[in-house]
Amino acid sequence: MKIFKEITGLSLATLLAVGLAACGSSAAKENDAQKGQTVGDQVDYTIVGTDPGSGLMQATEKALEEYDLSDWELVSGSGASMTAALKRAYDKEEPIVFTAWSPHWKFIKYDLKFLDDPNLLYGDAEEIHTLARKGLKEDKPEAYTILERFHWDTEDMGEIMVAIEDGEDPEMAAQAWVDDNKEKVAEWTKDVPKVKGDKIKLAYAPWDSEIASHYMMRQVLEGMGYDVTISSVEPGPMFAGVADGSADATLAAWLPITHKNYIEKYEGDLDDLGVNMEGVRQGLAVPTYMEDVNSIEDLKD
Ligand code: PBE
Repeated sequence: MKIFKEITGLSLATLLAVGLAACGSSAAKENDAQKGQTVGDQVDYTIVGTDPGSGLMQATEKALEEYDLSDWELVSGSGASMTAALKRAYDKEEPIVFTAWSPHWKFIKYDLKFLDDPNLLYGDAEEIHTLARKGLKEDKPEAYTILERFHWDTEDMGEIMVAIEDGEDPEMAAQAWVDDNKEKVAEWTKDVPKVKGDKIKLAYAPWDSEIASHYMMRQVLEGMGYDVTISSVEPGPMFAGVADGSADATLAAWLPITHKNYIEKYEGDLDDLGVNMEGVRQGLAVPTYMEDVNSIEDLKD
């Protein structure tokens, strides 16, 4: 045992060179083998992905091409399956490469790092925009004004996300944030007259970040007298719904890169009400205990 403690700092190649690799327990051998392995070997050339319609998956397909990672496979799933895989790996300190975005509770709960993206395939300064259907401004000027003014920051969204992840009911978590942030909400609703039960529908894709924002806005608009429906849909129908008027608005457009394809398709058929959050980011990530992996280019080794 002792000898293996002493040699764990050596690479597999070194072990082979000094002729020690053939002896010892299998666990120790596995450890040593892992050290000599490429990151691809360690994770079976698999990137744990999220939902297939997300911009993050589209960007990752492109990244695999542009960074020459054709031997890697991007496995789709959902936000929930991705965080479940992350939890399993993280608890055992096992290697994992996954698609990630921020703000997200995973960056608050775990020590994770985005991999550098020198070719900027995941964009640089991404923002989240609010979109509304054509005609909302005339039909529901009160809601339009609030949606147009709506702006918060990554910590705000993070608070609601962490509360929900910790088991709080989303509606309660959203209301708690609204109660704790009356001044911020008052900036959005200042001088806006209340309405009497007018219906309004927001569409969102069920990403943890967007669950937080849409539950929050539902509480705010209900407080202003609206009868609010928030409807969880796939990303494609989310944009299509605002463009064809079956949804009134969404707070979930990540631009300029993440949802480029969607926005180009529907530009002209909807109103962009501007940025509701700056400083958002998406890309590939790993736990920080994967010390030698810091850039997407390191996946090539
Ligand atoms: N996401 C979360 C979305 C936007 C918000 C990064 C998974 C996407 O990639 O489309």
